[in-house]
Amino acid sequence: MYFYDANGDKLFQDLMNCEEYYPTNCELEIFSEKTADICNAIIGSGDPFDLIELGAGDATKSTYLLKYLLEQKADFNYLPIDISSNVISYLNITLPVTLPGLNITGLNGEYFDMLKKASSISGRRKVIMFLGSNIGNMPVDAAEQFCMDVRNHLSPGDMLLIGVDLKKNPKTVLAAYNDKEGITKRFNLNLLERINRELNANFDVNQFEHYPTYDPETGACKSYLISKADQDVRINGMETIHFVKDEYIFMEISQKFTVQQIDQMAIKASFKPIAHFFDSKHWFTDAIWVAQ
Ligand code: AVJ
Repeated sequence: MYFYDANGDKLFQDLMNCEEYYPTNCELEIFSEKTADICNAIIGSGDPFDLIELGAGDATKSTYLLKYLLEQKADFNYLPIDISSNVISYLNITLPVTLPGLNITGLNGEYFDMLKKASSISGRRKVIMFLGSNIGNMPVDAAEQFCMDVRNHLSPGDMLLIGVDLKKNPKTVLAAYNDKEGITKRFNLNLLERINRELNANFDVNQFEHYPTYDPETGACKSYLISKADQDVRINGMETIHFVKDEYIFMEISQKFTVQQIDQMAIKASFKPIAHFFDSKHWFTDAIWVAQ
């Protein structure tokens, strides 16, 4: 979560527009091309529901669904959850204008705190959205635990719509985390700059090199920063940190999955996987799980 300060948000926006970073475009294609099928799966037999989005951002993808659900006169409330208060006030103000008739209650805070709050506001059926392959930013064990934690906040029949980046040609994956323009590199270095700004530290970002990796066997796509030299870094109030030349800092994991692994993760967390919606290249899936 520390990647996403104002600079990090901007860099991630730029990344989504760059040629090599495919996940956002794939998921946008799914949401724009399969809108009716996704919505019909969500609407099910038609009882009213709360559509709760974990980490809504600017809600570009969800807007496709919201628009269609409104046209179908589905009885639902939209509850976007985000850690950024800017995001929540933006959504609360703009969405009712772009989507007249939308019932929206933005919730600013951490996922599970806000999920509890959402339950206390209404006792309706829940449909949770967790998009963008954000699940991939957790190592597999933690991802499985996260799915179990989500399930524990739900009742049988509630749903999860989860976006997951799939294993594919390793070169395609690696290129997405090693773009030619160097946006991913700056995205990673921004974390050091942020520590400098906010924790009064003195990282020399020119002395660290972006090192992205992808292991096709495990599906783990990990980014590191490699120290270019023996160097000392001071962070306010902490003892000096020494980096030897070639020492690494592990920055981020973006785990890739097979469809079978996703289905297994669902079952392990007491969900039943009922549908997959793919982009035309089969690079990404939005899966629907029903809580058992
Ligand atoms: C927004 C978390 C899905 O892991 O692909 C992009 C973040 N990091 N490039 C991802 C990210 C480096 C992104 N997620």
